[in-house]
Amino acid sequence: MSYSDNLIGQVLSRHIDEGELLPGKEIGIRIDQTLTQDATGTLVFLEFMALGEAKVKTKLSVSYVDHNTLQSGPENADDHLFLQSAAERYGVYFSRPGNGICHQVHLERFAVPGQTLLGSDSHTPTAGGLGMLAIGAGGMDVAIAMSGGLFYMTVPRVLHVNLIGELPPWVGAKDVILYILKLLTVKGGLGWAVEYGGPGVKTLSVPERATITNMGAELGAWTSIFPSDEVTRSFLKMQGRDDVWEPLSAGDGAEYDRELTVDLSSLVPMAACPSSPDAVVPVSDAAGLKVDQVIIGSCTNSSYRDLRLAAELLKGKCVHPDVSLAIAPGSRQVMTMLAREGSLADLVEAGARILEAACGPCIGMGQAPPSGGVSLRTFNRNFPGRSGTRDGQVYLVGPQTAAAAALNGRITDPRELGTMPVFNEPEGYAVSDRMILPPSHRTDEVPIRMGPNIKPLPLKEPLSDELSLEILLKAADNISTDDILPGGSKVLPLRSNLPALAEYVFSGLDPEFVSRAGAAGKGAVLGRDNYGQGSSREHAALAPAYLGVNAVLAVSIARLHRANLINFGVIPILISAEDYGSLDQGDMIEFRDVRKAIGGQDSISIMIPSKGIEIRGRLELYRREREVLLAGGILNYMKEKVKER
Ligand code: MIC
Ligand code: SF4
Repeated sequence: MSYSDNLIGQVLSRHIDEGELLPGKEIGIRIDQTLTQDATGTLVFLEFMALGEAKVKTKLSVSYVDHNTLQSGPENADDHLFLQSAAERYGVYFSRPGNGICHQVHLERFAVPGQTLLGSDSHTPTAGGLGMLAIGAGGMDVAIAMSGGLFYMTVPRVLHVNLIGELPPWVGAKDVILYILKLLTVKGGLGWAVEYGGPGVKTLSVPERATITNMGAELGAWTSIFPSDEVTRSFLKMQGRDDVWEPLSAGDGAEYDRELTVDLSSLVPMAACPSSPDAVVPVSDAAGLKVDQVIIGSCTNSSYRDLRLAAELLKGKCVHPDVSLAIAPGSRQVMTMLAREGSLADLVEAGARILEAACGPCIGMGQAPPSGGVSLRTFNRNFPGRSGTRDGQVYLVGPQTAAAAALNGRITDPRELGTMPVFNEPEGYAVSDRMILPPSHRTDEVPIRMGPNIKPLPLKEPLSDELSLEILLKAADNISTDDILPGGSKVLPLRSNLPALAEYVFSGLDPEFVSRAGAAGKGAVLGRDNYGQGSSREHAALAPAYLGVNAVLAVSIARLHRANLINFGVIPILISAEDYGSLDQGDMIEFRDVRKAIGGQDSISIMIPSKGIEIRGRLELYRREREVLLAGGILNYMKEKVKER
């Protein structure tokens, strides 16, 4: 199949520097922009510093503070100061706490059609709504891109989603992506990139497109992208940035690996039920269930349009007595506009609890639901425990469904609310970059402010030739990085302090894991399908590695987590579902001639002496990845490369 005429292929060919644009091949691409956020960013900057560059080499890099904004001790504030000083010193824009969620602000202020963006956050493809090729990656990969290095990826297969028709009243962009998640599931996008096209595209605004590309992350896809058209141009114009606009669309000869037609006019309001983003049903199927909490916000649904719609619905009414409604605007721009026009007053009057423009409850930073409580959220993930309440029942919905439940106290099909309010799009947005600090020109003079919570990065030894590992955990399908290393207000402040952070590995799933790993000294984790789905957090590879996890054996591994494992010297080994069945927690597994196998073989023998069996694990690794594993991780590998130069 030829990629040259499709959108993904066009942008990739403009940026390819190594390899060939053929499905399944590894390529190295140039990165124009990078994005980091505070929860992953402290590590990215430590890694960038370890690479020894004096200044970033991208066209633009932005450091956001949006995740760890709850300051219940000095740790987060210290991290913010570290990030601010590092940004100033290394030539990076710094979006201050309170300025908004990285993806929303990036869409508004920095995204450029046709360029590449690499972000240390899995929802970086949000910028695909504006025609940008935006990819989430582990922090180390972002640090390398900041220092001018290439980003290595597998050429994805391309799914073309042909949008036809127009959304009916009460149905929104969230319902489109939930519908696609229902069809394709959370593993459906593994190895794929999603390209939207068709006559329905022009009916969707840029923030709506961004809601759809945002949740492409939940499909497990590399990225999702929309064309750049007149709608894109007018969005950029309203942001005072139409000078960066360029048209971008698939050519007539575009070919795809798979086609999916979605008739927008046939869609209905949807909800993802507890506890997976693909457990999707029409809202009408869940209607009537009593609701304890509603939250509107997150990088998926916190644009001006989303919140204005909620305000229109709540205006002059009051939140149901049994419901707590919280609203977190996506950006200061959104909050300012709502405030100026009076919508914010409507929301406050209706009883909404207004939170700062940040990720907040989406990553468990406050607003945990009550025990066993039902929470309707306009977010993108409802993995078990992510809300902060292990038995919380989180449903993912669009803002109209959320507002309907806030008023009725029960899950309600918003179409029952009568005529959908009509409001005009603004003539322009409240543009101000006052809270974005440009990089300094006197870079050498800027001192880096390192708080006591920031601990140095550990280096691993090169890979040993014989490994004897205890299976420390046998896990089920779809283990998320939230399962491996939870978020939340207690754990997130420790992101820069690996020894303290490692105490929480698998804490929600198996509180004994850390002590078991400590007793064993080293070990392996066994997963089934789609192991490590979800976030880009490299801490979910680094912290287990710190506890002695040397290998992950699984039937399939999510691509972001797989890359992070390799970067931190943990071997990803693929096994069959049958072999998964024959292995148990507590088994000792032995590997011989490990370096030879990793160096060039496509499989490795795994012996289980206690059961008298031997199985074979697949090593699906590119040459560069093999070298990284042999070196004991990417930092060692990069250091060796520098010495060779
Ligand atoms: C998330 O939504 O899980 C996060 C928090 O934004 C993560 C990043 C992180 O763990 O810091 C992500 O999506 O990559
Ligand atoms: Fe923040 Fe939630 Fe978006 Fe992650 S998914 S970037 S935590 S708002």
